[in-house]
Amino acid sequence: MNPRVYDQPLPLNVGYVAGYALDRMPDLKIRLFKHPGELIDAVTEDPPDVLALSHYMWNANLNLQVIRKCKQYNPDLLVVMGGPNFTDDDPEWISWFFQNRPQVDLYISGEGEESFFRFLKLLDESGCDWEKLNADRWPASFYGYDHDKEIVIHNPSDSVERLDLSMVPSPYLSGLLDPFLDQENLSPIIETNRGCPYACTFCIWGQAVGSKLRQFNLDTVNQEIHYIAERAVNPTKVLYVADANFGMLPRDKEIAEAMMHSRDSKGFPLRLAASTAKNPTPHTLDMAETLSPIATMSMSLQSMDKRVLEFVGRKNIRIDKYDFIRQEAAKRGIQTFCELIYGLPGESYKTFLKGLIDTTRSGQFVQMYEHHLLWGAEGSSKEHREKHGIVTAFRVQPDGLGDYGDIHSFEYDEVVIGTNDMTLEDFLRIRCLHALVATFTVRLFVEFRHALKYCDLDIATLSGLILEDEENWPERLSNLIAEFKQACRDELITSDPDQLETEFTEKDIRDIKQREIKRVPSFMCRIFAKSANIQEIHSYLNDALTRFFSDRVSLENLEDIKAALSISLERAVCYDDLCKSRDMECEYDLESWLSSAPARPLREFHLDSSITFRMDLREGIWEAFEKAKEAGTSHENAVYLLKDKFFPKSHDKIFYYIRRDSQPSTAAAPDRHPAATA
Ligand code: B12
Ligand code: SF4
Repeated sequence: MNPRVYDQPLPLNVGYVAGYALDRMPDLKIRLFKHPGELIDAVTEDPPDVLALSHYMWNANLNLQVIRKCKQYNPDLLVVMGGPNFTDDDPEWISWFFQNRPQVDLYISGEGEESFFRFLKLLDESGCDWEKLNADRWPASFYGYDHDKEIVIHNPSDSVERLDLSMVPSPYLSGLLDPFLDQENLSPIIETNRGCPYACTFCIWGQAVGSKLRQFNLDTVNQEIHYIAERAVNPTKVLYVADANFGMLPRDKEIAEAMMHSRDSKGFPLRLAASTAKNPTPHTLDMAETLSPIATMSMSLQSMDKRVLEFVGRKNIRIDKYDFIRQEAAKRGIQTFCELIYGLPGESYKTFLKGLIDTTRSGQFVQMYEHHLLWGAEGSSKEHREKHGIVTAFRVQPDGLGDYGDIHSFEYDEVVIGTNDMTLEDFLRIRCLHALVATFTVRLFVEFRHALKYCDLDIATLSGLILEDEENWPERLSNLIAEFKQACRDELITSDPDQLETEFTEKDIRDIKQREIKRVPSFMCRIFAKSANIQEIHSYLNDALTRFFSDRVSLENLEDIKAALSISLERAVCYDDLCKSRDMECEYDLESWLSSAPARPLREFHLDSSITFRMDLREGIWEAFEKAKEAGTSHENAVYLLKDKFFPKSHDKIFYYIRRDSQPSTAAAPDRHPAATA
């Protein structure tokens, strides 16, 4: 189901860990926080004995700042970390981790509930003096470091059993998570099962909670859905599911029914964000069909190349069944989407483009990501890097910027920029491919895509051909692509991980924001900033379509594609020529044409007399753009700010006017934006 980010989920992880401990030690005083500012305020007022932090790749540096700050109020604070962002099978890495984090006393690896409880019990027995406790009594999930002797402290003999999840109290039903359900910017998240039977090298899912699939009590799950629906105040009404393979178990259909029942009776959830089973079965489809009004089914192979899938440990995920399931899903009205990762071992520019074309042609929405190496994942091990010739660079995480009072932080991604099968130039080329495909995926191009479809063409094939056509690029397109590529090159930090800054100032964050680090959105904003860009790209495409496809499609179809392209681009919002509303003359019955399935030629929908559509700018854009212009460093930057700051969750909506049903043409002059002269 669609995992695109809506709002951050509430802290279910520490909810489970704390709830389990409180169930066994009811006198404990534990407070949970999501927002670092609130945590620091609370520590200032009443410094605790223990600070326990979740550790993921999105809060590694932030955690360091929080610890430094909290230690100012209690220098003896015992600092414990837990979560998946830890490579527990590499002693060299563990030494490096602790040497760079002298403030961390203990790391608890794996499933946290029982281990954290064991930690609290040991602490209690030591009279709250951790130093006094003999490490021989530590369970195997504990990792520490003796900074004087420079050795890792670990006792592998006493492993913590995987939990029987029916014994884990629900942090929802106990009321522990109520303060977070009360917050409008947090979304609820539930876990119905734990573990993943696969072992993909780029993922650590199995590492944290184990590969064996275990289930939470079904009644508890159903009660949680009911409980959350009654209380969650977030107006988006999104529900996250943390399972690795939702829909894998037959009972998931029942859970889906409970969700839909809750939606019908209580208006929650209106959207579901979950990862669907990797090897879908008939009951996965049943579940997805039940949820189809509120969710999209993920069919994410991550690569369409068999050799790549083998290299990344996915050979047990059935690529041959993929097409059948997708077609079955389409028949049953289930929308599907697919994620592809570039930079996986074995993937070249050519194989990636082929996979992208195959998935695009199958009608799925495709989401592309770079390959990030994650701490804890097999893919970041020395052996894996060497075997596949993996070359990486760091870059600032586009979504990892944080300003919390006097804490300013950002995080780094370790991005794969080269492998035995992909050079740096290939990587940059794929980045350009990504930017072009993302641009043609904007809803604005719905007519263009519809026409390509019945001509047996697609936007991935087109984007690939555009990239090969450099000698014919017009100046503006050439500059846009060259700037994008340069920005993708410039953002790569190739220094040693130890040299990376981990302390930041407010100015650092300001500077980074000005660098437009969300590269693909920045590329798109730059296109739509100027009407001359759109005009030039339009005329280039008219010419290029003939060169690329005249031997593949009939002349009539080629004309249809070009007419559809013109219709699409009529709706483009150009920020130097902004109108609140304007008219569009059209010679086709667009609604009937767009709903023709299988798609039929546009020319069959030609009308005797043209009709006039009204096109309206989306509510709030005009006013927000005024503000963005004041804050922006340039006209292009203002469009980027509009997207990033004012409409971050609106995906592509700032790029096209809403086309209203046919209206009589209005004689009044369009209300133009002052930026029209920019
Ligand atoms: C929900 C989810 C999301 C959500 C919400 C993320 C968020 N900020 O909360 C969304 C969809 C937004 C998301 C996005 C991303 N995610 Co995500 N996501 C998950 C997912 C599916 C579930 C997390 C969850 O809540 N699980 C339920 C809880 C109960 O389990 P848990 O987190 O493992 O916690 C247990 C233990 O780890 C431990 N524990 C956790 N904290 C603590 C603290 C203490 C003190 C202790 C003792 C123990 C402990 O105990 C817990 C209970 O047993 C996990 C996969 C998974 N199932 O773990 C990936 C996962 C966490 N995501 C991951 C990644 C990489 C991402 C992205 C970077 C992907 C991308 N390229 O865009 C983005 C970045 C998001 C961001 N900047 O915030 C990685 C993290 C890798 C890492 N080294 O940190 C994971 C593990 C998946 C993977 N690929 O391996 N994600
Ligand atoms: S199937 Fe998904 S959750 Fe499981 S290991 Fe692979 S990527 Fe991770």
